Amino acid sequence: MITADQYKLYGFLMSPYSMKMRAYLRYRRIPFQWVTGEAANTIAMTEVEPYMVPVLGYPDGSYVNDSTHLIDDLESRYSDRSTTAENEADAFLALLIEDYADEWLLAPLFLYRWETEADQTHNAQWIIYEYFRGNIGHEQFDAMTELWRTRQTGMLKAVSGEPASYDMVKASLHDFLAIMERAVRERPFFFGSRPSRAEFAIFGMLSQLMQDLSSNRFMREQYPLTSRWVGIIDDMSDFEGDWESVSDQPERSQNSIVYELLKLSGRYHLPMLLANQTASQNQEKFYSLKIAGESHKRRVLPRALPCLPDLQQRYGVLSDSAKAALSPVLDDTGCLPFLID
Ligand SMILES: N[C@@H](CCC(=O)N[C@@H](CS)C(=O)NCC(=O)O)C(=O)O
Repeated sequence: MITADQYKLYGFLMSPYSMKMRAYLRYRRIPFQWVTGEAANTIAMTEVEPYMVPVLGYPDGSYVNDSTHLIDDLESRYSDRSTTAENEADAFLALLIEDYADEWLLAPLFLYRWETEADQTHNAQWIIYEYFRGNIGHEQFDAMTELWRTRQTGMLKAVSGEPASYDMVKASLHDFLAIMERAVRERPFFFGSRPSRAEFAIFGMLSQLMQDLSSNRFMREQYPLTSRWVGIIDDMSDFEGDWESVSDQPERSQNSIVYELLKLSGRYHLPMLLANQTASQNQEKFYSLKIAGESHKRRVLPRALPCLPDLQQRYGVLSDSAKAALSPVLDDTGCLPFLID
């Protein structure tokens, strides 16, 4: 029996990966304490490499970060309410969609978060308010807000790319949101009536768009049901459901949200990961490529370098029957060439 003083999740409300992990732990019914503010930052700075939230404190006193890695570990420790679909091919698709959300959707999120002055002020204040755990009277509140605003705004090109592709980056988010809005009208989950890890990764990113100034407005006005979906996924500790395979019937997969999301992975996410890897191998500081007809240039992201080899490895170890079920859909959606090393 695990008790709530054994796991501690160190994170922030305005960190997409922290919210992803929090919703995941709630759904899995793994009891934990949520630790935010300066205390969470101190753990991230002193207990893990690289410095990143969220960090999970384990019952044995160890600390681990990286949400994908943490979910892998918790999936292997506990079997009840697993987020790994029974069907191996579906489980792989969920991982691919998780990686798309983690690695691509951050670019538009960060852009909307830090582009305009109104967003910079509002969003930095929210982050620092949480850092001081609501103590707005803290003497360093204004100075820290300004520091954070400047720091994050200075990272805009490194996270979201050069301004020439800002329109493409934003359009990629709206393509995704339009797909979500159509899908959640029909059903909330991608692989049946229970969530996979893909829904949690998407939730993490959307939870941020709901908090930030400009994006909150377009979320509510243009994507009202997706906005409500975010609130539901946040705590699904009571939900029960069943898996329903998407990959075992070609017509079912072609008419699913999974197929639409894979097209986005094949259009934005996987080409970006490959360009990032190639530039790094050639010892270049920047990668650039054409995405959706636009030039996209960004500083090489070392943190994203393990993603493509990891996806290729996970694809490589699938059974022949899973690969046979996946290959038409992965081919059609433009993902397959990136997954074969
Ligand atoms: N792949 C990691 C990414 C985590 C991450 O990038 N966290 C950001 C906040 S959302 C962070 O801590 N950045 C450190 C910084 O801003 O210096 C995960 O899934 O947990």
